[in-house]
Amino acid sequence: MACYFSRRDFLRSIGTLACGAMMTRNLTAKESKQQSPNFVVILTDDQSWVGSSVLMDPKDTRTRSDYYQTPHIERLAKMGMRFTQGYSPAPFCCPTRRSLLIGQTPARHIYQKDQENWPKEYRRQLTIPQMLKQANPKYITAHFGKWDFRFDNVTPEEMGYDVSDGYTGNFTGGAKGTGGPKAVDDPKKIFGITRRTCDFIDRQAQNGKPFFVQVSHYAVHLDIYYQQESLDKSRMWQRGRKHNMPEFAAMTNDVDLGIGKVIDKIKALGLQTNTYIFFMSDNGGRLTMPGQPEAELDRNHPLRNGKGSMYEGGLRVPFIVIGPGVKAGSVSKTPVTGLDILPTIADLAGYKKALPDSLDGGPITNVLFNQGIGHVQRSRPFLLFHPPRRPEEPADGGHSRQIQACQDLAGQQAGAVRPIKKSERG
Ligand SMILES: [Ca+2]
Repeated sequence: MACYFSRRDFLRSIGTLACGAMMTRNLTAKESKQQSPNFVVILTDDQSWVGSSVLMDPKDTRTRSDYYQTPHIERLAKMGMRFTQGYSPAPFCCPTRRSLLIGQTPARHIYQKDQENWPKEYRRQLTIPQMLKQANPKYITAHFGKWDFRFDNVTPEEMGYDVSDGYTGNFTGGAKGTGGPKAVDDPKKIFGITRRTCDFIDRQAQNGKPFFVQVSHYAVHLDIYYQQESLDKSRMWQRGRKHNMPEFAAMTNDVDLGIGKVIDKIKALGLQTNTYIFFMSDNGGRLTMPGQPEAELDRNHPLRNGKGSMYEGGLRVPFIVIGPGVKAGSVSKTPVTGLDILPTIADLAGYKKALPDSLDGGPITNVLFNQGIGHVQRSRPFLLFHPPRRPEEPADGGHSRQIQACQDLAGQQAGAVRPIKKSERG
């Protein structure tokens, strides 16, 4: 298969009543309303860059799990483009989620643990669902699963979503200390989230409405819950030198099954010709796992450190995009970040207004439509990450613990991580 759906076909499908003479028939009014693309963002929780069976860098055999099996995430990679250098904006759950929604680094809003007053400015920012409704008022938007806007009681609806699971957090999906590892019917709410997502997609397809849905899984955050049948399978698999805990493999298998059901739904409805899927994790994998047998290698090997760290193990995450015009099975070495999702969706949805100056991400569209080659134009020629801290923790002055990292404009390999200088703060 050359392509999930070719760019040429996509342009032909959206395109443009002005080209009507080239088309075999005129679009009906209902069809013209369906021209805006659909968007699905699948966010896993604490999933390592090497936490699936997808080889994140095809030239490096170390860059996948040596135990877990995730055939549906493999399907995503085969259907679209995987980025060898995909990054989360922060090494923790909450700041990354807040950043994705507005395309801005958490450092811009001085996201700290327990910081007073910072939510006020954040709530005034343009969000993905608000942006889409400005692009086309027909868009229907939904958020299912883990919201996790701790320290701020704002709901998904208040940030622009039409439909959601409400003000959810780790506690909703079986947080640490709730009793795992354990077999349950709906581990980490995976299948309830998936069912609501598929029902939502069904409804929009029936009504001919373009949609945006973010599927925010609680898996594979602790505690560990799984289906018994998944554990029965994972116990049969060959264990690895870095991954060797059957219960965690089973939970990973379960979230993979949920992802597969969403792919199947989109295909069953024939929506793959006009739907983009973004898949990433909210931060790197945990370095330690309670109850895991001793392993020869670190859990995020070959990356250094893990969740909470500003090293690659905390920030580098699986990152895959599929959609019309994105070459199937392609690989890009261009560094990208979750901050790029908002401007990319804006570009694909035909958002006409200027995006806010405070945006830190950039559209990766030209990379997606150029077989993974190209640069991402952002407001600054580097990626920004932010480690939230408590006010009482040593700060080294103001924002100086903000970290800039990664690439030069030529998109070279990730480089040194260093504190931002005073002269660079803006
Ligand atoms: Ca997380």
